[in-house]
Amino acid sequence: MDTGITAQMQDDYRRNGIVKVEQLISRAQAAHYREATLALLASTPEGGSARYGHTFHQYVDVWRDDETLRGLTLHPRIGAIAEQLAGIPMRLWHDHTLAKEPAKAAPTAFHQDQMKWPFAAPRHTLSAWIALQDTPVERGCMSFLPGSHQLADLPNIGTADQGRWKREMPALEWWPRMTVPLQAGDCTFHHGMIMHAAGPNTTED
Ligand SMILES: O=C(O)CCC(=O)C(=O)O
Repeated sequence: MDTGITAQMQDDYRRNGIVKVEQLISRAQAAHYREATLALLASTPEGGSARYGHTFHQYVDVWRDDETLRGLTLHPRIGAIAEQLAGIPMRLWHDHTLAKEPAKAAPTAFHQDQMKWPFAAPRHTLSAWIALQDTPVERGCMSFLPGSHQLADLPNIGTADQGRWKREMPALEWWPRMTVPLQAGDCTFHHGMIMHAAGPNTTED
């Protein structure tokens, strides 16, 4: 499959631990999946899926419950890109929707993902974060510390624990930051060890 990932993008991912893929899916497809996501969340009773404080509403493994969203989770291009970036065969651990509701604005604190997952010494982990609607800074796009996927000695930092990352390693506050606004259909692939955060959704949408 032609994934559209160039040698330069692959190098960027290896060096930085993050790469942006424009239009992984089309705007029209993103709108379709957004509708399905909103319908799924609306049909879920309060507490039926996890809410992390005011940060976001999370629904894990939508592929099991929604035929439309299954098509996104199992999209062949996502798996092909993941394997190309990692350079090894990959396995899907889980999907989830993260809905940042208006008027519940809270940032996601800087953290690494991999230590939240029950894997012993994985060779490579990564995530694909796909925007189902335009996600500028004001709607809580993500920021990354490029190259921080090489940092192996940080603890598991809670996504609501805003100050912990700076206390653990004060130098991180001055690390160059890459903030990545995404248009609907755009995607970032980020290494499981990269430090990353997301802003609050301060819009009405
Ligand atoms: O979108 C967010 O608020 C955080 C997402 C995140 O940390 C992740 O996808 O690993």
